[in-house]
Amino acid sequence: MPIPDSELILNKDGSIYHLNLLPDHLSDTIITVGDPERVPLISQHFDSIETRISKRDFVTHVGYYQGKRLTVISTGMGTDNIDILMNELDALVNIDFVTREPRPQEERIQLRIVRVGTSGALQADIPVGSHLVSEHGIGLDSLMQFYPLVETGLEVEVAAGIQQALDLPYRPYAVRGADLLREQLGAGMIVGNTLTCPGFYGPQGRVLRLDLRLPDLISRFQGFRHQSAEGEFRLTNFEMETAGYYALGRMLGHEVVSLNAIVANRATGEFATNAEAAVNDLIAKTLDRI
Ligand code: R1P
Ligand code: URA
Repeated sequence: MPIPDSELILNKDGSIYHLNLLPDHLSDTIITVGDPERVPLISQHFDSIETRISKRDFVTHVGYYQGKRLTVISTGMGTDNIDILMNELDALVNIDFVTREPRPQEERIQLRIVRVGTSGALQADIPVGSHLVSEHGIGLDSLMQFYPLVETGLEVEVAAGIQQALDLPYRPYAVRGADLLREQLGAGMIVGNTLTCPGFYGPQGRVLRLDLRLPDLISRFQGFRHQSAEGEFRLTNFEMETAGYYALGRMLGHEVVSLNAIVANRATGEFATNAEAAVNDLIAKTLDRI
């Protein structure tokens, strides 16, 4: 059955609804960033840029870096945008836009998606200016209330433990990212477990003028531990997309890794004076390893 016009929405030029891209535009390795202004920071290192397209938060440059075709896309902030990004990227490679049918299993393409983002550390021993690769993403957002994500025993235990620690009315979700991509892109970085929050202030325990439901939210996150045969699990950092990427990557069959430049530390109260340099260094490492 062809996917109806209302579900797979194509623009007049045949491009996908929000990303505004045609299947030919995409490379199989994609760097994603939150901030649209970070896209040219990356593509300025390309030998050549063949395509520049933008719509809403999604700014895309496609080009060649040392002979390798790469796509850089900005996503804006939050897992609601990651839902759009991942479904539309997957549609571009795994749905035939003419027949509107998913491609057969043997023709499916696996994308490699590398998030290059900023993040706040939760633990005092993770310094501002450092780089952290996410082993797990733990989603406090509601995205996985709508998909049948299959989690491992450890993932379910961790997520249930966090639900209890925060006295939440729903169970968060926990997903381990792609091991090979993490080892390749994250070599030498701090390996952490990243808490993906549905906001920057209250959900990350920041107080400006509004009180929190749980005034000790940060210390509950910091003190959370889960013991298993694999060792001790602790939460290391906060941001707003990683768990959505890891969950949708698992379900759609794409490899995803989340790389984080640590710009704030919530235990010490610091914000990095060298945040830009930390992001630029992370971009250089990513391009070198990709
Ligand atoms: C908040 O300032 C934003 O920064 C982080 C968070 O995930 C959120 O999107 O990532 P980016 O720097 O990639 O946007
Ligand atoms: N991005 C976040 O979401 N949180 C931080 O503390 C820093 C960057």
